[in-house]
Formats: sequence, C-alpha cells, structure tokens
Amino acid sequence: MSAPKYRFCTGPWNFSEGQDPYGPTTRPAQTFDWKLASLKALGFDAMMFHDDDIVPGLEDKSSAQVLKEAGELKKRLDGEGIIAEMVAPRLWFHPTTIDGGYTSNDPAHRQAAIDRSKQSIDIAAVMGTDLLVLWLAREGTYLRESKSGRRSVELLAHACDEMLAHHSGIRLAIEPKPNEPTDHAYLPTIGHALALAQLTRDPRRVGCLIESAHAILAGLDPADEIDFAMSFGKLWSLHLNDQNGLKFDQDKPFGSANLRVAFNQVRVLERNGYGSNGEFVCFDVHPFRTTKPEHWLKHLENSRRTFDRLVQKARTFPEAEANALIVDRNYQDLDQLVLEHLMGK
Ligand code: XLS
Ligand code: MG
Repeated sequence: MSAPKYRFCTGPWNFSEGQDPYGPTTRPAQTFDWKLASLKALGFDAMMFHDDDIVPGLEDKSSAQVLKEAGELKKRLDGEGIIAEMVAPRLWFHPTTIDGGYTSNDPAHRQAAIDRSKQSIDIAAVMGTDLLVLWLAREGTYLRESKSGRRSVELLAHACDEMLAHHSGIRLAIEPKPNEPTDHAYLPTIGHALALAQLTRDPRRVGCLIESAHAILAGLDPADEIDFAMSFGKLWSLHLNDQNGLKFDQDKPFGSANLRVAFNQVRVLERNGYGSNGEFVCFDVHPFRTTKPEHWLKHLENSRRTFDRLVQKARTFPEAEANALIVDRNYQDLDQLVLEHLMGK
C-alpha cells in the first residue's frame, strides 16, 4: 500500500475562547470569518460543522431560510477552496434536549430530535457532504432508573432508521463517548456503535468516528479502537486530540498527554491506509484556557506538527528489528526499541 497523503480538518468550536464550567472566556470572541481565514492559513483542507455553526439560530428560522443560508455558506467555502467535511445536529443545547434527544422520555422531544436531524441531513446535502456525525451527548442516563437501556437502544435504532430513510445517500458516523454530560452513555464505545448499526435498516450506511479522548475516557486505547473500526471498513472520520486519564473531557493537543499512545494511533492509520477513501484527519482540540490571543492557533498548528512528525516516526519504525524481537518474545527490548525510536538520537 502506498503511503497515504493526509487531508486536515477542524471545526469552528475548536477556536474556543477559554470558558469552562468555573469561569468565563479568557479571549475575545472571534468572527466566523476569522476562523475560516485561520483554518486556511493553517493549511487545512476542510471544516466540520454543527448544524447551527452553519446557520446560527436555526431553531427560529423556516427550513427554506435555513437551506438558503447554508447555500450561501457553501458558496463562500467553494470560493475559499474549503470542503465541508460533515454536519452534526447539536442535540444537547436546546430546552427540548434536556433529557436527551432520541432517548428522551418525552415523545415530543424525541420527535424534535429526529426532525432536527433530518434538517441536518438536508443541510449536509446543500453543503456537499454525505456524512452526518452523531455525537450522542445526552443519549444516556443521569439516573439509571429514569430510562430503560433496552428501550433506549431501540429508540436509537429507530432514530437512525428515520435518518437513513430521509435521504438514500446519507451516511451516519456515530461518535461514541462513555460519559459527560451524562453519567453513562448508551453507546460508549466503537463496538457499541457498530453493533447498533446492525439493528438499522441499512447497516452499510452506519459507521463511526473515533475521538482519541473519548476512547481514553472509556479506558480503551484509541489505536485499538481505530484498528477495530477499520477491520469493518467503518472509520469514516477521526477526531485526534489527547486526554490525561479519567478526568473531564480535556481535548488537549494531539500527543500532549501521551506521545506513545499518539504514535500508535498514527501507526495504525498508516497500516490501514486511513484517508484512501477520502476520509479526513480532524483535530478536535481546544486551546488551553491560559492561552493568550496571540497564541490562539498554536494548539492546531502543534497538533498538525506532531501528527506529521509521528507519520515520519511510523514510516521509519525499525519493523525488521521489531519483528525479530517479537519472534523471540523479547517484549522487554521491543518496549525499549519503541522508546528509543520516539526519543530519537
Ligand atoms: C464533544 C464532541 C463534539 C463532536 C461534534 O465531545 O467531540 O465536539 O465532535 O459534535
Ligand atoms: Mg469530537
């Protein structure tokens, strides 16, 4: 397999302003134009979007107006040579999503979530992408007794069916995360996401998106999650970032917490030929709260730089030497070989 050439992507929310649950923003608000210009200046190829990143305030607009505004943004992106990688319905902010979208106990709220998802599919069609990403933020429990896990799985499959039926060309990429904001999410891992795909009317159009930090929060190694998804041909997008153990979702720069875990992600992407069907490498990273405005783009620039360096590390890994150690079951020296390779001369 020839070495893949990667294309890069990030989202408008990744130029965040420093707010956290305990304090306000630490950097002034920036316009969408600034974010788009910054993404271009960084040499990225695509932008990923929530539905309301494309049409702010879409809840209060008619669907004709929403699609008109999406079309205007699509024209601008075309003019800038930037691709819309995906659209994701934001089902965690609006009052109708307090108890979840597709798994809410309120039937009217479940319908609102499905309707909004269908609208996101229409927006995706205007934006020229066939990928709808589902980060199922509140599809879980805050209190175990409040919902039935079995019923929630059925509701999730039903919601996917409605989306698949809405547009014959749309593909759904489920982005699992085990917790936060809920105590427990119903689709916490890639295995869960791909198993759910089998319950839908068209399993071939339901795949997944892996975020490094989400896998780590599930106690899993993201490289193994990537290998698993790619064994099924189901890794349709990727959010690289980093996470220091079982804490709040940190979205650190790629490789920031554990360079070896990052190396292994890049190595399996290389081995599996990620990107050969047009998939993008997206960085779902945030600047540290302490970041000054003049250093605003560093988390993206540095993530890309680390990724590129690790591609070189993967391509120059001493495979023959490693294989000889594997045959000899000398994993002790294999361990050191990896460390020496990463540290360099
Ligand atoms: C949040 C998610 C979010 C998705 C898109 O944790 O990573 O940013 O990627 O909805
Ligand atoms: Mg993500």
